[in-house]
Amino acid sequence: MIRSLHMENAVTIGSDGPDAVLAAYGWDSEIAARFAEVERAGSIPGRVVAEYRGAYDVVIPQGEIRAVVAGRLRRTGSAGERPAVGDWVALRVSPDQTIALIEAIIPRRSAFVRKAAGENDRIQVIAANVDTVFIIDGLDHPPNLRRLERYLVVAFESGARPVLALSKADLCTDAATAVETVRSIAGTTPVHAYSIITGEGLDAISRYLCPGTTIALIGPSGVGKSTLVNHFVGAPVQEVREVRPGDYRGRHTTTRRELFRLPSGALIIDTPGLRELQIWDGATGLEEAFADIEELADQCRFSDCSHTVEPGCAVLAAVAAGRLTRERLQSYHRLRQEIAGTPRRDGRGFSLRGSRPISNSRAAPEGARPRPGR
Ligand SMILES: Nc1nc2c(ncn2[C@@H]2O[C@H](COP(=O)(O)OP(=O)(O)OP(=O)(O)O)[C@@H](O)[C@H]2O)c(=O)[nH]1
Ligand SMILES: [Mg+2]
Ligand SMILES: [Zn+2]
Repeated sequence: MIRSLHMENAVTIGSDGPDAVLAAYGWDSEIAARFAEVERAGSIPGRVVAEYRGAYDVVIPQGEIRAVVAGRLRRTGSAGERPAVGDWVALRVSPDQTIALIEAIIPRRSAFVRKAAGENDRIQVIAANVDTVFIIDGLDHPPNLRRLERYLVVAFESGARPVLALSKADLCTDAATAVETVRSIAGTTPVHAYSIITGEGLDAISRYLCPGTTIALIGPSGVGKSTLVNHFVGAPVQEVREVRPGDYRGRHTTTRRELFRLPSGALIIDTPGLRELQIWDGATGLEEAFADIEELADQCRFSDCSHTVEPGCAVLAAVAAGRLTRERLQSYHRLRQEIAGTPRRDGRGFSLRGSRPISNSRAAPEGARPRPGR
């Protein structure tokens, strides 16, 4: 059955028309062109807004409908080819509206993916068609730079633009210093501290919430992702729970990925807190997240320098001179090794994400590109 959209979606089909519904969820001419490529007679476009075990809620021009994956897609597709929240899909709805089948996924613009926890060699798409990834961490404990570096690699690899958002500034005696510490590993990625309690920093965060833009909130449990969703929706649409006393860990309150439309017209995806973020694929993400090291590497004497023992290594020289921390270089080596051990296994020709939209492309500066033959 087609349900009418929630109140907070603030789109009324009667007055705005069906096209306005998809537009309110980010539909644009590029997605329309991609839909035309996968469209079959009688199929309609929609956006996945919630994922359940084996079923999805999809926003279509007439409202919202519970859908399942068509047998053909289920049989042939790898996990990366199953729908994820944020996906645009082609659906077929039975005339009595009791059955809705997802027949195809419209090729993604971006996808935040990880290696599925506890399972061998399985990809998990956490959010699709994301413009901006908010990597959230709490200032109720000292920032974990190594974890943030890992998140940045995956965020860059996704094709979306990362933003580091540090919650709970009210619980930190010196938020400014914490922000500076995080900036030391952030490169050109913006870093913001904010507090839901005092309201500080929320203006800077809300500047990202442009109409039609999709933002995904990613981070460990208990950092305040759902709290931020509720704040911007202006209603308690998501359950939130206190962190455990003592170790600041969350209680894994959010259990499914879900997309909400904000009064500002932005789309926000809340996700369950991650216990671990294992990299699925990350060579490009590594280059972007460690652009400082890549840039130094261009000055190394040997073009295939491993930055471990070689004479004339500009990276090791920067460590010796105190311009690069040993911890950051170790982190780079560790992540690079991990990525080398996880070659892309999605060899089915399905594009996990298509080419990046022009507005999102952050071509590395000339000097940051590895020399040919590296
Ligand atoms: N002091 C303070 N507490 C906050 C802030 N933001 C969130 N919290 C609290 O942090 C706790 C966890 O918040 P949630 O929004 O449930 O965290 P989450 O990231 O959604 O956690 P999971 O759903 O488990 O992944 C709650 O008690 C919130 O009230 C903040 O800016 N300052
Ligand atoms: Mg939550
Ligand atoms: Zn070197």
